[in-house]
Amino acid sequence: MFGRILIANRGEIALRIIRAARELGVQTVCVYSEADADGPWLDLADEKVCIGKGPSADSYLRIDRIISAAEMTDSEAIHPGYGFLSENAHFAEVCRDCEIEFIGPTPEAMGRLGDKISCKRLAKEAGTPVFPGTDGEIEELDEAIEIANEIGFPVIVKASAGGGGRGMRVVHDVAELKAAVTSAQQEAIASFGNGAVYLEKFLDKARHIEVQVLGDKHGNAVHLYNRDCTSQRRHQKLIEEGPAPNVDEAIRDKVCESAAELIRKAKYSGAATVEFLMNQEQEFFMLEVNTRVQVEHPVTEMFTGVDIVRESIRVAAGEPLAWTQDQIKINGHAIECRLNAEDPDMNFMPQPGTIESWRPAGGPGVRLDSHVIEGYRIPPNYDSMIGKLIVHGHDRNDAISRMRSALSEMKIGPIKTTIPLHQRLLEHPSFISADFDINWVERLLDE
Ligand code: MV4
Repeated sequence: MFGRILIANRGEIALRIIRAARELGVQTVCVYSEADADGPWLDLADEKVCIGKGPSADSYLRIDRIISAAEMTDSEAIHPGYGFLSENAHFAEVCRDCEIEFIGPTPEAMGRLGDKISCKRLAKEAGTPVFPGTDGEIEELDEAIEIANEIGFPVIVKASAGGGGRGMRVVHDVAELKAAVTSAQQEAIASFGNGAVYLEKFLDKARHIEVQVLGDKHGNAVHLYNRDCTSQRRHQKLIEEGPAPNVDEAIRDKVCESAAELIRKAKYSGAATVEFLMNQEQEFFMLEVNTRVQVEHPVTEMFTGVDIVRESIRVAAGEPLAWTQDQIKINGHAIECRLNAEDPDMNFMPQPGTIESWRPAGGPGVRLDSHVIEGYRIPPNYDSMIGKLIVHGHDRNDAISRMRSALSEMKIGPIKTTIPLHQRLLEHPSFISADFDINWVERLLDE
């Protein structure tokens, strides 16, 4: 095991990584920006190194400064968390060149899954269901027209290097196709330096379901079942839960096993998430793979008992996965609400400022992953998530009751948060019956 690791992140995920490292007897070094100088998580690290000014481009995205900090402090590995440099293959490569272990996949494995065309090819080989569409990059418009007519409109044009909704165009008929392909290619070059685009069937009214997977450096891979992340607004998830409700067990297990096979084929080590859309007939279609630990990983930790962050550190140190597939069992149901310092009544405007009062929820089956303490000042530079409230129950109804109760215990002031919105969503018949789709929150907010 490593003696010391550096954490190239901030906030709740930095704290989560500190906790996992401590349990493993691993020392931690946190890099931080000037805007985070009073960050409460820094008190729990063994060392801290300031790497620049508040803007991420001057600190958390500065590869040179992060590597220098790791070398200065004799850190053997770097955990990137999520966001920032976590999916940057160049960063993983620089770490390797400097003989610092990147806690995550190799740059090659990251490339195989991060490039959507390459990922879709591997998925087909692994038996992971994908949308019908072009077999790789669109090179000739005539070929794209032929495929689109074959699979039927609407179709969607996507950038191979894109993700999280950037560089996508929905196309309703053949007349729109040429302009959509051209503009998607231009946007992809401008945004990602890679103009490759592909086309696939567009699915409306879908649920967003993802499979948590873990791989090690010895060719082992397991899945940790799935999560439902359908309740989101503008690609920002609000509520996640697992296992995904209203999915037949046989279908669920087949999709989850195919996701494990996909990362085995990619020779992937570390935590990853395979994202899918599911239609009303419970057919699954892969969207993309996130090659990092995700914000919502605690949902899976609560209903499987597997410490995903601990495993990510263990496998990076070369240890085999501590879990075989048959040891991983579903126990009850978990739900996570993201607590964002935003005003839902003001178009979700971020609310930086000081948290004067902070009363955390607690009790059986309640977990609060947050870096916030009373008097904490939320800097304006980063995203507005101030914590995650996660509950575990015997079943979904039990978890919903527990979440309602836990949300009502939370007292945060004077900053506005997404808590009242969560309370509204958790009372809604569409949520209670899990009869929802990826647009349901936006439809509700429009009413
Ligand atoms: C789609 C789709 C419908 N059909 N692909 C959005 C982000 C990126 N991960 C992929 N996305 C989508 N791809 C096909 N073939 C609809 C979306 C989509 C979406 C997906 C998941 C969660 C929320 C979403 C919101 C809008 C669109």
